[in-house]
Amino acid sequence: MKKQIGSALPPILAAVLAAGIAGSVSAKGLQPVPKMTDQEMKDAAFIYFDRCSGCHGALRKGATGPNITPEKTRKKTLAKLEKIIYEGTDGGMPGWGKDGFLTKEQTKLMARFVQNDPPEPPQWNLKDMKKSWKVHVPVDKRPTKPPKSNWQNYFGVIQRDAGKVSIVDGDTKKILSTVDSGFAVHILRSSASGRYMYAIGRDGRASMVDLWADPPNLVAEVRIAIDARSLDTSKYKGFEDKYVVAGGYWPPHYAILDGDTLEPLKVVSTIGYTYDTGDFHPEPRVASIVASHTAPEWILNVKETGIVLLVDYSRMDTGTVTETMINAERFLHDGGWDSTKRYFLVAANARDTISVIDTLERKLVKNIVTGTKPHPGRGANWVDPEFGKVWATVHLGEGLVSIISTDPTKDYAWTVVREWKLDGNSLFIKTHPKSKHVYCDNTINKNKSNVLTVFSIDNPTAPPKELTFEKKVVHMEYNKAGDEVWVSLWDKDGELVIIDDKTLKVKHRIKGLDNPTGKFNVYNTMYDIY
Ligand code: DHE
Repeated sequence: MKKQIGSALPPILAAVLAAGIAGSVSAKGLQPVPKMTDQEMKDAAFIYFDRCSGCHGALRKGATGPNITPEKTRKKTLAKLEKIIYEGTDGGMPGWGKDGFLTKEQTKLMARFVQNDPPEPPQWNLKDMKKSWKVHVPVDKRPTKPPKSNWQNYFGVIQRDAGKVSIVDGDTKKILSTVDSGFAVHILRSSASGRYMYAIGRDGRASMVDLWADPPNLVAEVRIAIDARSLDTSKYKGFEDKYVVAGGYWPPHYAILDGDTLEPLKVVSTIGYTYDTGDFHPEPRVASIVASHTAPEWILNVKETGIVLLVDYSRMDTGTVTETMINAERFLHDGGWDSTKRYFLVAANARDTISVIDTLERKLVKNIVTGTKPHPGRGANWVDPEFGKVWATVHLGEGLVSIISTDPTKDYAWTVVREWKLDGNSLFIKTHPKSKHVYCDNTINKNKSNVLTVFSIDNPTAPPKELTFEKKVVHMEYNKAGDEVWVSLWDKDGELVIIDDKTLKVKHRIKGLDNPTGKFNVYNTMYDIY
C-alpha cells in the first residue's frame, strides 16, 4: 500500500514536508546548484549587498528588479546569467562588467551565487544600535550661535564611493570640511532648523554634521540597520530638530533617534502583509521618508507591501507612536511633496504608478499610471502656462517626463496633463520656484549619460536644450537663491559643475571629488523646495 505522506503528522509539519516535495518535483529541468567555498560565498555576499540587494532585495524576492531566487535563476544556464550580469538588460539593469564594476571572475562568481540559496541576513536590534552609537561632540560642547556666513546656502555633497560627505559654502564655493559617513553613502537631509545635516549610508550608518561648527563637523553617528536608504527629521512646530527617523532595507524596520545625539530610542518592524492580496512578506523595506510640516508625522513608504505609513511621533516622550496605514500600491520607492506640501506623490516604480497621498484627509487620492518605472527623486513642481500647478517625474524604464496636475480644483487634477520625450532612461528631475527651466539627467541612458536635458516652463512645446559635459552627469540641486544649478560629474575623479540657471552657462567647477552623486542645499532641503 502506498504510504500517505503527512497523514499522521501535525498540520504545520505536513505542510512544510509537502512544500518540500512539491519543490523537488518543480526542480525538474532546473540547473544544478553550483558548489561554492565559504570564502566564495562571503565574497559574493559582499558584492551582492553592495550592488544587487537594493533592487532585488536581501532575500532576492525582487522589487525594482525582478525576483532572482534560485527557482528562477536555475532556469537559466550559468552562461546566460553571466551575460545578464556583465552586459545588463534593456529593463534598466546596469552592465556591471561592461561598466567596469565587476571583473569577468566576479561576474562568474555572482552567477553561481544567485543559483545558490541566499544566506540568512543577520538581525539588528535596538541593543546593537545602542552599541554602535557614538557622540563625538556632546550637545553642551557645540556652538550656541550660527556662524556669520550665509550657512543656509551651504551644500552637503555626497562622495559616494569614498563614504564621505563634504560641506561646501554655496556663496564662496569652498569645501569647508569633509567628514566620514556610511558605506556608499546615499542621501542627506536637513533638520527643521537647518543646523544639522544627516546622512545615511547603505550600511545603515546614520551620521550627523553640525553646520554651526567652524568648520562643520561630525557630532554623532549610529548604525540603525544592516542595509538602509533613507532618513528624515521631525519638522512640525514644537518638535523641530527633536527626532530623526531612519528606515531599514534590512532588517525591514524603522528606528526613531534623538535629534541632537542620534541616541536610538525605538525600533518598529514593517514586516507584514501586502496591501492587495494580503500575502505575508518577510522583507517589506522602508523606501522614501518625508517629514510633514503640517502634523507631527513622518510619511514612510513601505516598498513591498505597498502601504504608506503616517507615523505620529507627538507622544514619543512616552515611547509611543501611532501608525495610520494607507493602502497605495506595491513597490513604493521615491517621491516628493506637491507645492502646497499637503499631497505626497510617490512612485510605485515596478507598477508604473504614482500614488498620491492626501496627508490632511489621510487617504490615497489616486493611483496614476505613468510610463515605465517612474523615478522622480523628489520630483519637480512648477506652474504650467496651460494647466497651472503641476508636479513631474522621469522614468527608469523609458525616456519620458510625465507631468501631473496637482491642482485639486481642476477637473483634470491628478491626471497626466502633458508629456515630454527624452532620448532614453533618466534618474532625476529638478526645478525651483524662481526658475524658468526644468532639468532632467540622462545618467542611465548609455548613449547620453553626459547630457542634461533642459525644458522651458514658459514654452513647454519648444524642443529642449542640451548641456553636454565631459563625464556622466547625475542629480541636480539649486542654490538658496534659485539662480544656480549644481550637478555632479559622477566619476572617481569627479567634480561639481555650477550652472547659471538664466544663461545655462557653466559658472564654476569644484574638482577633486570621489564619485559625487547627490547634493543638498540646506535651505531647499529644510523647506522641501523642489
Ligand atoms: Fe537612490 C533617493 C533607493 C540607487 C542616488 N534612492 C532614493 C530614495 C530611495 C532610493 C528609497 C528615496 C529617499 C527619500 O527621499 O527618502 N537608490 C535606491 C535603491 O534601492 C537603488 C535603486 C539601488 C541601491 O542598491 O541602492 C538606488 N540611488 C541609487 C544610485 O545608484 C544613485 C544614483 C547613486 C548612489 O547612491 O549609488 C542613487 N537616490 C540617490 C539620490 C537620492 C536617492 C541622490 C535623493 C534624490 C533627492 O533629490 O532627494
